[in-house]
Amino acid sequence: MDANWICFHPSPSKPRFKAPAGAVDAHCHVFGPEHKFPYAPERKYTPCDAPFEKLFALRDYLGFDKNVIVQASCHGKDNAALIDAMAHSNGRARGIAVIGEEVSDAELKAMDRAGVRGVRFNFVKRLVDFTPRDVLERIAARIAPLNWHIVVYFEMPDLPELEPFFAALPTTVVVDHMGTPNVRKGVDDPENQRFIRMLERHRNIWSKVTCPERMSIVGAPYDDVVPFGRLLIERFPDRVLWGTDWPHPNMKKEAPDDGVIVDVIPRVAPTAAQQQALEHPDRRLAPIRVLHAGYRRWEKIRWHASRATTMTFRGPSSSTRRNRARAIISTCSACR
Ligand code: 0GY
Repeated sequence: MDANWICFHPSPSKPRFKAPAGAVDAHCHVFGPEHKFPYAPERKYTPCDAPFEKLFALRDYLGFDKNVIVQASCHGKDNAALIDAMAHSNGRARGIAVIGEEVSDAELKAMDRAGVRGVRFNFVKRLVDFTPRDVLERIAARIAPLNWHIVVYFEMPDLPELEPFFAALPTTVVVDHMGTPNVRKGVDDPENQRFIRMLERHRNIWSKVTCPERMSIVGAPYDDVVPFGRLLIERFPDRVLWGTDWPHPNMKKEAPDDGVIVDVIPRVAPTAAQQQALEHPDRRLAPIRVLHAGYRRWEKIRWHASRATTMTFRGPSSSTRRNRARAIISTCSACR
């Protein structure tokens, strides 16, 4: 681990906010453990290990039901730790991978079977080396038929250059961390307003309302970031997602308290309707809906009946699940 690395909070507080049944932490990572899943040679940082056991214990402690685990740059294009975490999740985690165009169709299918539902394109210069756009376009074309989506991570000043590329992507596009606005400039700043206009123009673009700890100038409980999340949830209630960002890589001052981060939810989504609004009929995105049972809906529509027999679920009996899966698969054009 890097000498000045700040590891995750050892004993987060219990949040006051009670997440609805089925709530999903739609942005979190697993790191290592390094002896089993070495970090990538091209990485820009070496974190402390943050294995799936810790992540799933935190999920339960915070009152969430499921996770969407996002491949972080320290593991490069080796998604083994991510896939191992999903395999140990008892069906309660899905993944966003990072891939290169050398990946084979068979590997993509295996990833899909393992629970991968999207790829991440990372444009943050301090985290990754440049990948040519035509490579990303070819990857996008490969994953679109799998009904995956694309998660994009960038810094707000780079949006003007990136927006045409995002708009032309053939899948749903999910922006990490509200586009990382400069909170000091305020929600009305032209930079942030450009981001809002992009979501107005392109209905395939969603935003994660995540990472107050990363953007805040004043620190916990992140009053200065709340208006940014609230604006997005008010304007685009059917295209927002929430996540912890555990284990919070590259924090500069202190390890954030995940309980405090959860308690930001009712401040950015003050009404029950907003908290529940995250259920959306777009079944392609249902897997990563937050704070609602969207994940269950996704399981129903994405699961082949044959697969349902091999997985362990909580909830209805396996025959009920199989019948539901069959019924929904037969009417869902987005399903395979
Ligand atoms: C985050 C934050 C960061 C890192 C990564 O892929 C990554 O390495 O995601 C960061 O340092 O900003 O959680 O997205």
